Amino acid sequence: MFRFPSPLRACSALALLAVTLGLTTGCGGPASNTAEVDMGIATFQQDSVTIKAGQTIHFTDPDAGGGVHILCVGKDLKCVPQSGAPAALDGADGVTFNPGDSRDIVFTTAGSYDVVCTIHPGMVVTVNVQ
Ligand SMILES: [Cu+2]
Repeated sequence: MFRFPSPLRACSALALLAVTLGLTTGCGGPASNTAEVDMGIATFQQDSVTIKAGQTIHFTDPDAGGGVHILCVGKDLKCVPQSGAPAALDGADGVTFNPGDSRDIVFTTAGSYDVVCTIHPGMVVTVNVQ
């Protein structure tokens, strides 16, 4: 005899489909695989962010209220190479963001990375990768 699936099973099936498609659902499905770090005119909007190894950070420099930033892993306005840091942020020149730019950067290796801006003193966000 045919039975309609329970709402719970339907939700699970939807979540499974969403995982397959790389989406998330409002069903209490998989947690987002992306964290947000937003920039202001001379700052990051947060001091730190914690993610799991393999997760992505979506860096956003908003059109309104953003500034020109050059980001890299480093310290005191300088890029300092660090083992395990994402290649995009581990170069000597950094990554330039103009207002309106955003980029996804994947952190594959556990560790703690200070992402700095080489233009703005004190502009740093600590990325904790678990
Ligand atoms: Cu900056």
